[in-house]
Amino acid sequence: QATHKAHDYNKYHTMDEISAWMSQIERENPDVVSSIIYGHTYEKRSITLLKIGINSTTPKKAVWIDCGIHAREWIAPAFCQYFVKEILGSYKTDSKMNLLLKNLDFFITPVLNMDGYIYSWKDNTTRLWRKSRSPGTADCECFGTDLNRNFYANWGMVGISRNCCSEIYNGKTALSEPEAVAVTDFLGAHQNAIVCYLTIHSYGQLILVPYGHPNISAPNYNELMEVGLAAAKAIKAVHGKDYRVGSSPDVLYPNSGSSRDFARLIGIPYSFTFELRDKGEYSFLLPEDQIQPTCQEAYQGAMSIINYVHDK
Ligand code: ING
Ligand code: ZN
Repeated sequence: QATHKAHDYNKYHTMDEISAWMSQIERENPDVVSSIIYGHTYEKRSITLLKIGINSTTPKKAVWIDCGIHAREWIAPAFCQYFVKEILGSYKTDSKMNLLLKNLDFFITPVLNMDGYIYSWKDNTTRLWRKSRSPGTADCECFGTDLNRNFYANWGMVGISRNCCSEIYNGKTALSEPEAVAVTDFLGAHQNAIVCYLTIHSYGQLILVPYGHPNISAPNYNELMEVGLAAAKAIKAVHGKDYRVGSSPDVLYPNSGSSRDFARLIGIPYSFTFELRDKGEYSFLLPEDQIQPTCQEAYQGAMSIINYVHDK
């Protein structure tokens, strides 16, 4: 008697559709899913994550995944939706997944930059919007801060711009953006539980490890590289796609103020940025027929990391 259409994971969805999907997921899986509002965007939307795990009386470790920190990277929210579908569809029958959900909580934010995401859906002229939607000042009137330059992690040092019209504007101050504050506060409040931080972007087919600043390196850099390379191998096994692994200065260019670096700096040992398909052919306008293969391979990459963290 279902009157609603099933959610189509092979299409890009509007923010309204994703919000409705989140409510439906929560409704249909009350034992293992709950939603948590952990902040508000500049335009006062509720930033919501799905907490997924099997209830336990003992404290659990946790894995964080955020998607859609950059508005135009539509494949990222699509990945978060796919990831939720896969784990909920398998944990009852797949014993390994069942164990994962017994021992770990997943905190999954399908769209972090909700304001920007909605703006990128407005019309053809706004489709390639990247930043948040907070206004500039009398001195500099452009809208938007690059949320992935706004975190308290060597803020303002390299790979940023102080010009508010730039795509990589780092904001008036560190944490000037409520979206970055929301993540910072949630990670801080769950610092001891969260052992793995994954932030999903596009494009480039990369797995990035901390740090974005060329002069510092993570104490477990070698291990992060090994875990990242194993994930890239898992990805390649699905559809043959090559993902490069390294710190951002090593694979492309340095940056500072990223959420990945912040997560590692506060002691979350396994912190990675995924840059999904493609390598520039369609770039941010990845066709919908690539959603499924992209998510399938990235899922295996993420699971490779999550299994490593779990088993350790
Ligand atoms: N890339 C990320 C960005 O914030 C990054 C991560 C940084 C990649 C530096 C490479 C070098 O710019 C995207 N696509 O958002
Ligand atoms: Zn991005």
